[in-house]
Amino acid sequence: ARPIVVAAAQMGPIALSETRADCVARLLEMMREAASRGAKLVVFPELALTTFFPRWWFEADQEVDVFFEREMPGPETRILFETAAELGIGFYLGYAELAHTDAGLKRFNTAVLVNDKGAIVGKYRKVHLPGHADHRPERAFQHLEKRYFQPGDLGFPVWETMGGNFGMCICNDRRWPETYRVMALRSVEMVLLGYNTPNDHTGHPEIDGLSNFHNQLAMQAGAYQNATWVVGTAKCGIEEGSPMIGQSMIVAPSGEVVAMASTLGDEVVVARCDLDLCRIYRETFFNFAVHREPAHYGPITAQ
Ligand code: CDT
Repeated sequence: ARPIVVAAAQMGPIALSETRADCVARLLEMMREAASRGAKLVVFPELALTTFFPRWWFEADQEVDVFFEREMPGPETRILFETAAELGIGFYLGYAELAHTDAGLKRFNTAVLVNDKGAIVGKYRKVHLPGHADHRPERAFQHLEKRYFQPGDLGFPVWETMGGNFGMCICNDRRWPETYRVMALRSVEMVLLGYNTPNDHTGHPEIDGLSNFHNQLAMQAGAYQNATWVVGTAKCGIEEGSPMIGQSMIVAPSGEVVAMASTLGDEVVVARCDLDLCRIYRETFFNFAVHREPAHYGPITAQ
C-alpha cells in the first residue's frame, strides 16, 4: 500500500471587497487544519485568491488586471509556501496568471502544485474555457472566461512527486473525458482540481437543477474510467449574489466518493488514499496496453 492523506479545502464565497491577504489568511487556516489532521497534500479551489470575476463585464484591461497575479509566489502568497514547508504539506492553488511570454502578455486561469518543501513542482493552465467572450446584458451574470483568459498552452502533464504521480486540471476541464485520459496515459494516480460552478448560468433550469449531479458524475466517471484518484475542491455558496455549488470531494479509482463536504462554506475534508488502488484497475479493466483500441479513436484528436 502507498497511502497518502489528502485534504480538499473548500472555500465559501469570496466577496469583491476581500483582499488577497484576507483570502490567504483563510487558506492558511485550512492548511493548518489539514496538516493537523494528518494531510500531506491540500487542494484549494480554482481562482482561490479573488472573487469569481468572470461573472462581470469589464471594458478595460486595467479593470480586470487587478484580479491577476504577476508572480507566484508574490508578496501576499509567499506565506503559503513558507507555511507549507514548515508543516511539511504540499498544495494545489488556483489563481489568475498574468504571464509575460515571448508572444507578449497573456492571461491564464492557472494552478500550481507545490511540494511539501514549499517548492513549485508543476504549473497547469486551464485548457477548456467555458462561457463566452461577448457582453450579454440580458444575463444576470456573465461567464466571461473566454474573454479574460487564453486557453492553456501547457497540456496535461503529470508530475512524480511526494510519493505519487499527480496531475492537475481546473473546473470545466473535469467535464471532458480527454482531460483524465491524457493524464491516465501518463500514469497519473491522483488528479487535483479546483472549481467555481455557478448553478444558474445556462439559461436552462432543467440543466441547472442537475448541477450537483453532474459535478459528481463527471468526477466519479473520470476517476473510474481512468483508474485514478480525483480530488475536487469548490469555491461555493452565494458569492456576490451568484449561487455556486459545493460538494468538494475525494473520489477513489473505484469511482466511489470517499469524502465530501457538507457545507457551502470554508470546510476541510480529509481522506487516506492508497495510490496502489490505481494499479488494481489498470491491471484489469483498464489495462490500457492490452485493451485500448486507439486505431478507432482518430476523430478525438482531429481538428
Ligand atoms: N469555472 C468554470 O469553469 N465553471 C464552469 C461553469 C460553466 S457555466 C458557463 C463549470 O464547468 O463548472
